[in-house]
Amino acid sequence: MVDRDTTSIYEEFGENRLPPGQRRTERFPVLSKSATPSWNMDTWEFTVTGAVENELSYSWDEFNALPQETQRQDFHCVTGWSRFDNEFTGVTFLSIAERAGVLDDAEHVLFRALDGYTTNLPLDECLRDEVLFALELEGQPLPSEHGGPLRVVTPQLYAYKGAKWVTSVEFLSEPKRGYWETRGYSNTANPWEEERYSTL
Ligand SMILES: Nc1nc2c(c(=O)[nH]1)N[C@H]1C(S)=C(S)[C@@H](COP(=O)(O)O)O[C@H]1N2
Ligand SMILES: [Mo]
Repeated sequence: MVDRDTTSIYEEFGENRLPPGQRRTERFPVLSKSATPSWNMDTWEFTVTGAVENELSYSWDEFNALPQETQRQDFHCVTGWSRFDNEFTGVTFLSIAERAGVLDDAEHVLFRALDGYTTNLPLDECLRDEVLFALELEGQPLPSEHGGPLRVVTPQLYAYKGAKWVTSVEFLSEPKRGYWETRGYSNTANPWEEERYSTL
């Protein structure tokens, strides 16, 4: 059962569900900067730090006990493929932000992952309903190559804005660039504007 269908969010940005320069695929390619990291259920920890009232820390069991929803989402990779109608189940970014109590001077977010990957977003982009910490794909535990046990999904942006194997969220008053954002990819990453590469 899908709680929220987000596949019409493109109407806010462009005319077509398939962003310009993308081709649709039924496969789900894997794009990782390095090997799939291993993780241990007993020591896995998810932390929320920085400009918040309450810094948070969740064990694997605690994170799984948070309220979850299932969303139907499209997925757009900056290398040119899009996969429609993925069903991700997880915890909304918004609900984590509410639990942490984001302070007024927080305007940016940095995500960190088990493979050393980082990615940054403006806070208002993260607070959209469709930004999820996803635990499941199609009702099954998220496959490890796709970011299991936990990844971020950002269907309104190219998928490099969604950290696979995510374990930490830091709220910041000043922006910090992530892995691809310091290597020539766009800081803003809107697929309907074809924001693929950094112009600065
Ligand atoms: N931790 C981590 N997250 C990551 C990446 C990565 O290398 N490490 N690659 C990014 C890129 S470039 C893309 S397109 C998507 C790919 O997700 P997929 O492998 O599930 O298709 O994950 C993003 N998140
Ligand atoms: Mo990518």
